[in-house]
Amino acid sequence: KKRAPLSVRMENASCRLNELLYKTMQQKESNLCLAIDFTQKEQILELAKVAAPHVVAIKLHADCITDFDDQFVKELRTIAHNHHCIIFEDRKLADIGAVNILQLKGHQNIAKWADVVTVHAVQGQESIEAFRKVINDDNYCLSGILLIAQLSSKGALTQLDGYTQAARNIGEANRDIVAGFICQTKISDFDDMGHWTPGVNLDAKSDDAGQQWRGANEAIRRQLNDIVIVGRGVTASKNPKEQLERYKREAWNAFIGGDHDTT
Ligand code: UP6
Repeated sequence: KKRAPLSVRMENASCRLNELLYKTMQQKESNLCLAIDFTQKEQILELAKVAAPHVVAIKLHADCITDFDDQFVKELRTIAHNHHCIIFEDRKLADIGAVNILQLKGHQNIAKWADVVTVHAVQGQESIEAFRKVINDDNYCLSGILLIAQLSSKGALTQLDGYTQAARNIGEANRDIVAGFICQTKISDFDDMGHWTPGVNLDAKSDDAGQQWRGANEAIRRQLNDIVIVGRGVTASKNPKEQLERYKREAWNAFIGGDHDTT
C-alpha cells in the first residue's frame, strides 16, 4: 500500500506534532531521527549541532545524562529552533495517568522542552488520555506522544498476540494527541499517523544485549515505516557526519521509492 504524499498527510494531521513533522520532512528531504545516547551534555550538544541540518528529530534519553541542567535545555532548544528540528524525549512512560503527568513535569520537566515523548500502551487508554491536558496547555512544549506498539529487541513481549493491535487501537482513537507509533512495521492506515522505527543499522545485525537491526531499505520500503531512528550506526562511528549523510540518503531514497537498493 502506497503512502499518501506528505502534503496530504500534513493537511490531514490531527496532532500538532504531525503538522510540524511532515512540513519538516518535506523541507529537509529527510526522514531521519538521530538517537544520541550519550551521558554528557557537551557531547550531546556537539553532535546535535552536526546532526541538526540532516535530521527531522533528535532523540534523547534525558535520564541517562549525568549533568543535565537548564543550560543544556536552552542550548538544545536553540538548535531545534535554528534547524527546524523536533526534540524527542524517549522516556517510555508506563504508569497510571496521574503519575505519567507527574513524571512529565518532574525534575527534568520533560513537558517544557520536549516536542514529543514515548509512552507505553500497556497502561491502557484512559491513562494515555491523561496526556491531553498537558499537550493542550500552551505553557508546555509537548505537542504529541508516540505510542510503543512494537519493540525492536529480541523476544519483546509486544509480539504477544493482540498487543500491537491493541496499541494501534488506542492510538487511532486519540489521534489529536497520539502522533503515531514506535514500531517495526506499518500498523495504521490513517494517513496522518507517523510510523517511527528504531532497530536500523547499515553495518551490523545485533548488539550483545538483545537489540536487532536491519537496513533502512527494509525498514522503510518493505516494512513501510516513515522515520528511521538510528543511534550507534552514527554515534559509535569515527566520522558521524559522513554516516549521517549516508543514513539520510539511504532512508530518504527508500521513502520516496527510489531504486537505490543497497541494504
Ligand atoms: N529504541 C529501540 N528499540 C525500540 C524502542 N526504542 O532501540 O523498540 C531506542 C533505544 C535507542 C535507539 O532506546 O535509543 O532507539 C536505538 O539505538 P541504536 O540504533 O544504537 O540501537
